[in-house]
Amino acid sequence: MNTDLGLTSGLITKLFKQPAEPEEWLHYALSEKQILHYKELGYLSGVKLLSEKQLPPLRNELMQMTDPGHQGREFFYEYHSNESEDPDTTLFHALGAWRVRASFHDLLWNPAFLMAAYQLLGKSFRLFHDQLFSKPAHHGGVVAWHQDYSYWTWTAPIAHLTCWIGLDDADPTNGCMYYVPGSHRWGLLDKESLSGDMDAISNQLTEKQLQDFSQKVPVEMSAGEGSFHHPLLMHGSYENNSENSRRATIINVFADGVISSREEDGSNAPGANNYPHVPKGEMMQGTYYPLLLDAEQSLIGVASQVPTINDFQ
Ligand SMILES: O=C(O)CCC(=O)C(=O)O
Repeated sequence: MNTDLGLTSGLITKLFKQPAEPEEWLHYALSEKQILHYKELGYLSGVKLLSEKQLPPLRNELMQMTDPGHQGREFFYEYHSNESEDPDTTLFHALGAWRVRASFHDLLWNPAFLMAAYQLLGKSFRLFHDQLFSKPAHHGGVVAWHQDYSYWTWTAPIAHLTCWIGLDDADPTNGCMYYVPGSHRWGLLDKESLSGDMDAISNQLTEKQLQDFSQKVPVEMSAGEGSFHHPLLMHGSYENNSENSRRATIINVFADGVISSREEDGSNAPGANNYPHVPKGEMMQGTYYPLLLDAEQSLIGVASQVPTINDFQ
C-alpha cells in the first residue's frame, strides 16, 4: 500500500528548518524594491530559495518520479511522461509531487518561499498544487506562451501566485522561461495547447501586445533560485537543445478565501479528473488545499515590519 503524503500535515524530512520565533521570518523577507518590481512588471526573479544541501534530495526524487512505474504515481493530479506535441522532443510534466515524495512535500513549507509568497500576495495563502517541468538535454520540448490563470478559471477570484524553482542552472541555451514584462495587465486570454505551437496565443493578441513580445526577458537563474509570477503574466519557454537538462519545480498558491467555480458540466474543469474536488461556490480548503502560511499566527508581533504588496496599492 503506497502512502499519500498529502495526508501528512507535519514535516517529514529535516530539509527545511522552521523559524522557532516570529523574528526569524524576517531573515527571509523580500525588500520593498523587490515587491515593487513584482507589482510593476508582474514578476520577480533571482530569489535564493534552496541551498546546495537541499538540491540533491529533490533531484533524486524527481528522477524516481520520472519513471512511470514509481511507487505513488496514483497520487498525481496529472502525469505526462511526455506532454510535448512534437514527437522529436520530450517535456515531462506532472502535478502533485507533494503527495508522492517527502522532499517535495516539505518544500511547500520552505520558509524562504513562504515569506516571499506572503509578501507578494499580501495575505495568508493555501496550496493550489505543485508542478514538475523537466526538459532533458538535447531534445527538451517547449512550453507555449500562456497565462497560468487561463488554466485555473475553476477557482476565483484571481488571487493566485506562481513560484518557479530551478533544479538546474537555466538560461536560453537549455530552455529557460521567458516573461513579457507588464503583460499581467493585459486581461485574461483563452488557453491554447500548453506544449504545441509556441506562438499559438498570438492570434488572440493586439498589435501592441505583439510588439511587447520584443521586450521579453529570459529568466536566467542558478539552480536553487526561484522566480515568482502573476497569474496573468505571459510566459513560456523554448526547446532545450543543449547538453544540459533543465529541471524545475513549481508551487502554485492562492490567497485564503478563493472559492471553487468549477462548473458541474465540466466546461472549465482542470486538465484531469484527479484533482481534489470542491463543489462550486465552496471555499477551496481542506486536506489537499492546506493553509501554508497563516500570517496572523506565524508573524505575530512582527507583521508590521514585513513589507507586502498591500503597502503599494
Ligand atoms: O518550466 C517551464 O518552462 C514552464 C513553467 C510554467 O509555465 C510556469 O511556471 O507557470
